[in-house]
Amino acid sequence: GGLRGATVIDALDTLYIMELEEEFQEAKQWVEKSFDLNVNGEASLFEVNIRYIGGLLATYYLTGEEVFKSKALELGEKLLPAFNTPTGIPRGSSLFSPCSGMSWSWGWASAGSSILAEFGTLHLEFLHLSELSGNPVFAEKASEPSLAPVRNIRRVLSRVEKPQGLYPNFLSPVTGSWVQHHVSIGGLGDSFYEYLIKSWLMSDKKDSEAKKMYDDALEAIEKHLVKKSAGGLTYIAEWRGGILDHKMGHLACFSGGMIALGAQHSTGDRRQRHMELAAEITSTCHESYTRSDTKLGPEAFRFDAGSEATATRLSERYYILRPEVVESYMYLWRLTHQPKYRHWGWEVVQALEKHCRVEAGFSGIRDVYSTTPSHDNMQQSFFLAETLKYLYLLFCEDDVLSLEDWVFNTEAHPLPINHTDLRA
Ligand code: DMJ
Repeated sequence: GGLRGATVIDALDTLYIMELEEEFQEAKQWVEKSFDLNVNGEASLFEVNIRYIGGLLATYYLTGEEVFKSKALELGEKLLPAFNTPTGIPRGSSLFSPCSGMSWSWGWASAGSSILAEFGTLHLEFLHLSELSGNPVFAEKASEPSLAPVRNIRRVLSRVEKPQGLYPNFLSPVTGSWVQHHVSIGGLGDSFYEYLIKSWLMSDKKDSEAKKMYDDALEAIEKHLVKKSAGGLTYIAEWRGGILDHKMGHLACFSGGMIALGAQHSTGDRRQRHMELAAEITSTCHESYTRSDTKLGPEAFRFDAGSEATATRLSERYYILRPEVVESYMYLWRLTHQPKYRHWGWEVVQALEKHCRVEAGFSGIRDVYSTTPSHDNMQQSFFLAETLKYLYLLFCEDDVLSLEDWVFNTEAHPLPINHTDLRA
């Protein structure tokens, strides 16, 4: 996709975990010799570079090899100028130059707004950068907003008024108020919620602010967005200024796994209710796969005008090797050991082999409802980072990257839980 090294870096920890030693060494050499941080920094996507950091950090923790740590720290420092906005919140999908400290947004990023899933998906990585460098600049303790990025982001979010307890997807980096009231647990919002519960878990349950924000957000989602279709399928709708859009994006399917993970730490009725919700959402996402001709799910599916978990628009029929559904299968398997999750995962493996495998790798497909192949000629880097890793973990023993000891960042890069002290 024109981003040098995205696939190599995203694949590092997957290669390591799968014990593909030769390929891992080749990728490591590429990081040592050819990953040019200056080239990347000059015209970098903030969103992409933060993802590079997750892959490098995870590989450092898995292997103990210093090169991955030093590249992650170097990249982290290069990102800091992006926080020089009036609120300290980086602009949406910003391109920025570390030399001039200038940042600006892509046109599609809602005219200079910041995106919830972007500025809300930094916490895990920035905490590790601070721990590893001994420098609080990435995380907290510093007084200036631009010197305490993730602490400051929490502060802005806790002060801003939330419509019915929900978090809209676009925020002004200038005023710190919402730009438009579109709420979604899928694209643009998704990993913000994921990082709340995972920040709490990664802190060994000490970050109680994150847990409370997660609990409150989930309560608002349950109350306002969770719906049941006429055919009995549970889904999470989107919300536009108070009006529900009865659509669920493939991206929103990660929420089954997230809610199940969070439920483990609740008790009584609440735990049971959340486990049921997680299982129902995962089952709905499975339906979106089984109701297609390829047995792969569309980019978005709807529950209106007679449709039930199927795409109604031509533009929403594609599948780009996304991981969210198998991600939820992996969590639900590990947390319940119900064999259906492994069966469902195996259905995906077979469908990928049949419809997405091409001579040089795997490709997205343009229409999940057609068995005449129309490949998009693109292997997204998250296919190696997430889709294949989650499938692999689904069929591993539970102690391979145990959920007791690791949290997976939003790109499935495992980061250790701070049981006592990360450095120890
Ligand atoms: C991944 O890049 C990340 O999981 C992100 O948070 C949302 N989903 C894409 C892959 O679909």
